[in-house]
Amino acid sequence: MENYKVKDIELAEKGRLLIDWAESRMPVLMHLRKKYQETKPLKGLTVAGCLHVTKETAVLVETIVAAGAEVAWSGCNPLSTNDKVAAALAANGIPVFAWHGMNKEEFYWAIDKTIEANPDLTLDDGADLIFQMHSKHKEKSTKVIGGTEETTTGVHRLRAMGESGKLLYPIIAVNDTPTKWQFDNVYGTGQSTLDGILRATSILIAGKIVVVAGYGHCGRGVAMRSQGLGAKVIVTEVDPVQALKATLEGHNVMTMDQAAPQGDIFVTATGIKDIITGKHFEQMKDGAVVCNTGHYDVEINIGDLESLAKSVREVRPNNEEYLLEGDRRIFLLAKGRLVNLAAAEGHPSEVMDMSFANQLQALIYLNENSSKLDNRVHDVPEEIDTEIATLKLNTMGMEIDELTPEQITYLSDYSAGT
Ligand code: 3DD
Repeated sequence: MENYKVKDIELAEKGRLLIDWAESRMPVLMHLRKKYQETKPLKGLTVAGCLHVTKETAVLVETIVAAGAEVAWSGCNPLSTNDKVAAALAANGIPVFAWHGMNKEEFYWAIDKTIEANPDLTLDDGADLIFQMHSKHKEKSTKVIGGTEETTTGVHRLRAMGESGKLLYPIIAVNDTPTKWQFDNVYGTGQSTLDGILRATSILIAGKIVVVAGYGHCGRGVAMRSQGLGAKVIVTEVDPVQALKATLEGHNVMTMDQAAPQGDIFVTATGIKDIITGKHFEQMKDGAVVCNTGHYDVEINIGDLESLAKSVREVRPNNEEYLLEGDRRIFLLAKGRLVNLAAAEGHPSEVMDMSFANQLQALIYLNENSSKLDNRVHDVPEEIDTEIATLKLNTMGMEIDELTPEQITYLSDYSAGT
């Protein structure tokens, strides 16, 4: 009986080529794989993972296996699984339950299949696995020594659970460590979101007005890369400090009500629901493109768009034309789900290299320290973050200066004035 469910196992060969490509651009993770395949720090443990099945994730999965663990894997979004990669993992004996276009029932069935593996560690992106464990399989959580969380939205949910005393095991917030968010969230999301928009539309970005909702790390990256491709960027925000930052970084700032009639392309990156609603669609120009790059599909109110539409048709892959009164057309990308993973391949391998090195080190840290950690959200230890940054620099052939003993003394000598 095969212990996997993928779209088509015959796609494995093509998937292996994609994984080889990612391996060649993830030198930190491959360095750690070489180290840990000898020492096997995760030997005897089972890791259940719920994270987008991409070529980069496959490198992480096969590194976790090389470090000695058994794994069972599901995707963390119904539209983000790369079926070729899933087939390659299955063909390599990895229990993977993921295919592109899962419905809600299949999505949670897949997560339950990974919980059936009786994990010692959980690895999450958006906290759906941890939440399923805590709500439907509490009895299985007694064996779990700890978990990790990849994304901003997931960490928010889990910090709230921790503060309310509901967490059944300690969680490491991988998202919050600098070598993850400084690069993955900013440069990864910036590039991969534009990648998704371009693959789904093939439109010119230069000269267009791109409205970015949310100027957190992700929105800032999207605004930066849109500007780099020649767009005029409008930023909408609720946080005055972030809005001020957007202004000083060269973007126009206004409300979504003011931006709706102006924008050519709209990107939501807030983690909050109902950012773009019916009243905004009613104001939009003919041909406006609307998409989301946040983890969940709650930021664009699709129900409002459907109720305003006379008809809907798919005009390109991941691109649906909604025809409104007055024959105005609005193009929704990837059904409002994260456009970078649903319409493209997610962040480039080079940034996922650091995100996933943090994931791997966090799993090993949990295995060695979980008995000392209480059931709340913990940060990645600083020394892990520093080691990953140093390894990354080394793989890029770069060296940096070191403080001399005198400089270290100077830094702590408060009496040394001008
Ligand atoms: N994410 C973005 N690109 C990804 C990729 N190529 N593989 C796996 C996951 C990928 C999303 C998450 O890593 C994380 O950045 C987030 O915060 O959601």
